[in-house]
Amino acid sequence: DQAPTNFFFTQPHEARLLLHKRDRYANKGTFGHALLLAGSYGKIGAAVLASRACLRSGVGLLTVQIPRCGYAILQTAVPEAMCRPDSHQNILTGLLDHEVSEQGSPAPADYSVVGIGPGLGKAPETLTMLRQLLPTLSKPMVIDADALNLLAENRDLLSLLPPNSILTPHPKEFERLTSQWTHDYQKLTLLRDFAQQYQVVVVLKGAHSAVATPQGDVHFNATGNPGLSTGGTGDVLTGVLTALLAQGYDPVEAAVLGVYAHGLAGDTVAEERGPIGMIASDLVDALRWR
Ligand code: NPW
Ligand code: AMP
Ligand code: MG
Repeated sequence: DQAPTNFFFTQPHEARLLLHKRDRYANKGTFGHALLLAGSYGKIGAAVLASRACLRSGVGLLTVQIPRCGYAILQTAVPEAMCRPDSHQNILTGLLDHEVSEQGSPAPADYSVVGIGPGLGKAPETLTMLRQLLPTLSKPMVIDADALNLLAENRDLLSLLPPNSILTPHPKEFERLTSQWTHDYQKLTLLRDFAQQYQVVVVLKGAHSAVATPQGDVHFNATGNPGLSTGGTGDVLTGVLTALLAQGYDPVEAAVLGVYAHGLAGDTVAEERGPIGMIASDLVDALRWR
């Protein structure tokens, strides 16, 4: 017997109440150090977008592990971020490889949070990296895009997810993780059951993104508009959520607040220029935390 699902609808004043106030005497160490694992040849843009969104969402420090082909791109496009170049030219393969550890880089578990997925690709070596990484982590992480696709194709990894991690599938990614549905009620049931079974927070993205909690609740979001239906907007959300976890937000509150703020940024851009022609970078610039 399951406890009944509670449904919530995020209201603007509720979202604002979730915002943490900044201590007058804070320093960058107060707001966490995030590690983003993103990008592959041809999809370094996804890493750039996630990184910029992470910084615009208040992270104290950001390190991005990137394939070598993305090193100059990332350092130029996002000078605020530190960079761990992977040993591989085109894909992410290793966190424990020599060149990285010789620089004295911390282990992934030593960061406040790990966010993984945007533009990652699904190469076998990247899967090996994910397989090695997951058992080393215990803090909630953010998992998106190709990292979700790797989980869907290697389901044994699902049981290795740190509890209360945030997964951010769009409907196709969620279908890969679960199964096809024929109507919305079935989709909602799959969503609630998945979050409870794996004890994770699942953001099922779309026109009304739904945040399912490990407790079996579902929070619906109403911000956002069809202008967001363009490449890279999901990668921006990954950066936002990674930053909120780095700052110590509770994972459910991070998901509810992050999804709300991401959609609101889209609405701000649409008010100014209409929804058509919005690009993911506009969204990063329109993020507001007040
Ligand atoms: P359709 O066409 O409707 O049948 P994929 P991806 C569906 C990176 N990116 N409601 C839709 O299916 C990502 O981070 C890099 C319903 C669509 O065709 C990933 O790593 C960029 N259906 C990688 O690329 C910018 C929906 O899913 C299909 C839906 C692949 O990610 C782009 C696509 O899903 C991108 O972010 C919705 N709301 N949304 C960069 N600049 O570097 C999606 N679908 O095959 O998983 O491909 O999402 O593009
Ligand atoms: P992704 O498919 O991973 O790039 O993510 C797309 C992002 O845009 C998600 O945050 C979606 O919720 C959002 N999005 C896409 N289409 C719409 C829409 N029609 N209305 C509101 N948000 C949308
Ligand atoms: Mg995506």
